[in-house]
Amino acid sequence: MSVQISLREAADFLQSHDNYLILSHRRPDGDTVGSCAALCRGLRSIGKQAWLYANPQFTPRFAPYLEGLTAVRGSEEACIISCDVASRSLLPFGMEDAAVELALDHHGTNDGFAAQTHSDEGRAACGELILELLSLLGVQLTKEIGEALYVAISTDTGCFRYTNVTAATFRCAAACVEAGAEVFPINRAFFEVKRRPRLALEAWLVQHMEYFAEGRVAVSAIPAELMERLALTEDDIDDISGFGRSIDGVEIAVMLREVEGGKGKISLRTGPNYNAAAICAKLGGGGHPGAAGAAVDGGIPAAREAILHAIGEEIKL
Ligand SMILES: [Mn+2]
Repeated sequence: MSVQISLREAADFLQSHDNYLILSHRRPDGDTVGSCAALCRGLRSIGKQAWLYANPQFTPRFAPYLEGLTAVRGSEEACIISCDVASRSLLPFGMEDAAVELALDHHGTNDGFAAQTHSDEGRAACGELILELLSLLGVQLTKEIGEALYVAISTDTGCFRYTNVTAATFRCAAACVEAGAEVFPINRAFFEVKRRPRLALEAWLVQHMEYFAEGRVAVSAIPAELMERLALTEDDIDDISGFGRSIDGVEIAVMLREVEGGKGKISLRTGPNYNAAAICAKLGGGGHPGAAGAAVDGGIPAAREAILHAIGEEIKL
């Protein structure tokens, strides 16, 4: 089992080691990318060697934040750390068996896959704790670090709208802006602009949405065939999991997808009356109280049945 350490101890660890390889999670989102990029730049600024593992699932929208940071080779003697990775099963492809020395995380469901872990559930985004860690390391924030952290914090909070937002979240965002981060282009790229295939997907989802429990539960699925037919990219569907929750009256939104190995991927988004992580834990998954996930064998049909059963234990369907 992993040793739980404080943020101060994590800072001491990073001060006393070198040659870091930083891992993001599978199906990388803004928080894992922004946290890794900011930590990598911060470590370099205090004279450390640091690289990001070239996660094969990095998508084009994150390219500006990764430039010059990704390692062309995996280094055998590197000290491996991870940001925002909750379990070994979420390590990026090609790093499944990595000996991770330090995990920096904010998932209550972190399974202790690393030798040492600092995981703080009170943080809305992993980026929040990276910001404090950089300050403990004496890192001077730059525009690039500020923008990477702003991506982390804004995306994990739905642009400061979710229940995980605290006063500290806004203070972190303010620190990013003070460091020179230009937030308008980031907000526009991540929260406003949609490609037309995404709009076509939303139209399809509206037509095919299933409702249960008098409209309090909404279930959607995105078959692989639809991804192809509408020419959707991963970036187009990055934040699609919350789509059902935007409907009036919906307290539990389910999004189902087909992923690698014929698995059905379940994404759950819940309002304050339900705990998404607890529901997904029944299926071997995890996450946060408002946003969680799990994957089951048998594609979308099996995933649909499994999640409806798990939800049915909380609310009469
Ligand atoms: Mn996160």
